[in-house]
Amino acid sequence: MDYAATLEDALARIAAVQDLGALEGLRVEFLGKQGSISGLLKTLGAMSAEQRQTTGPQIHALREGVTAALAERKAALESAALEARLASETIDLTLPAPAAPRGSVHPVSQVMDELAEIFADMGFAVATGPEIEDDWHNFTALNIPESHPARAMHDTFYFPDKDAEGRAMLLRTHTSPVQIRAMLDVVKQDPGGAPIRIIAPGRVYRSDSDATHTPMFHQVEGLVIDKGIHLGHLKWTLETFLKAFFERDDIVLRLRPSYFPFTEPSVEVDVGFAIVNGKRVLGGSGDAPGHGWMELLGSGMVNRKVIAAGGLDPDEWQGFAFGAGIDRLAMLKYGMDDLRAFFDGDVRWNAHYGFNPNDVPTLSGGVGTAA
Ligand code: 2U9
Repeated sequence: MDYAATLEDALARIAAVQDLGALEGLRVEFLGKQGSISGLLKTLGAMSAEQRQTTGPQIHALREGVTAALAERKAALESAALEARLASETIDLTLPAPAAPRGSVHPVSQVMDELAEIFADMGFAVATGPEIEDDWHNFTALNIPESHPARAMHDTFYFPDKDAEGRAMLLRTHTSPVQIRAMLDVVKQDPGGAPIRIIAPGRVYRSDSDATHTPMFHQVEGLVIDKGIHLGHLKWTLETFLKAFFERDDIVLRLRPSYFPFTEPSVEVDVGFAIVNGKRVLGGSGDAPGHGWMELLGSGMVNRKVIAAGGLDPDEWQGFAFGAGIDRLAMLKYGMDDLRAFFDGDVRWNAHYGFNPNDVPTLSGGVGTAA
């Protein structure tokens, strides 16, 4: 048998192949289990020692020559395929940009970014958590037991099934469960507890719908846990926040005693406003002639039972918490008067009230530079 001619013929066929599929076909034809060269290798066993000594190297040379040619052709075809793909998938970067920015940042997102910026400056981190909650994290841990009227007052959306632990599942009615989870996480990391400073902004749900209520709305809550925390810290924090948010130094607060199950004592926070050109403008004492008070926030010292539910010792750790409606804060700051339009998705409303995505809120630039 003329092995040199066989090799030459195989190399010519390999060189002529134009696609990877056909090349694989040739590999099987030559080197596969039933392949022609594999067949030749099998004949070595039946040869005499002398015959094998002369024929063996020739068959091995044939196999190596074909193997090398297959590999080389494969690499060449693959690189040609890559080149072709790169050529067909180029993007023309010289295409003109749209005449005007197409999207805008929703006022709710804008206010959330402003809150994060303002509170970050006071050492608060942003915490988030699930919108589908269980009744322990949403109610029980917050000192709202099963029979508590507040459960009914929250107009809760319940799911039909319970979770694996037998707890009722619901859409969170406030972002408070985020803070419960934050306390439990801190205790998991450090059983003795550690200071916490977080804000929890996000969507909450209540079965309520009219001109001033939507079934989904946005809340921001804040939580500070440390040693020796008192109402003075709460008042300073809220005052500093409101001055930065409304970008006025003359914001005046009035704390009124109130009741929430999760805080004791509880205080509602009013902000003084004046009537300017028939509109309420925040600033100055609400007791001055022509002025008034507007309720803006709920807050208080975290109830001992809630600190304990979070796994911390209430004799050692104290804290304050507050909550506010983000949609309402946005309306007050940016002058929208209908809450329902927030969630209609009307592009004209979004374009009018939305913010330029390039205008990221910063303290140095004024947190809420209008669009
Ligand atoms: C933990 C402990 C305490 C959060 C608080 C309020 C008072 C409050 C309302 C404002 C307007 C809800 O959007 S709103 O209807 N919120 O008045 N929220 S104190 O207290 C907490 C939260 C979590 C662990």
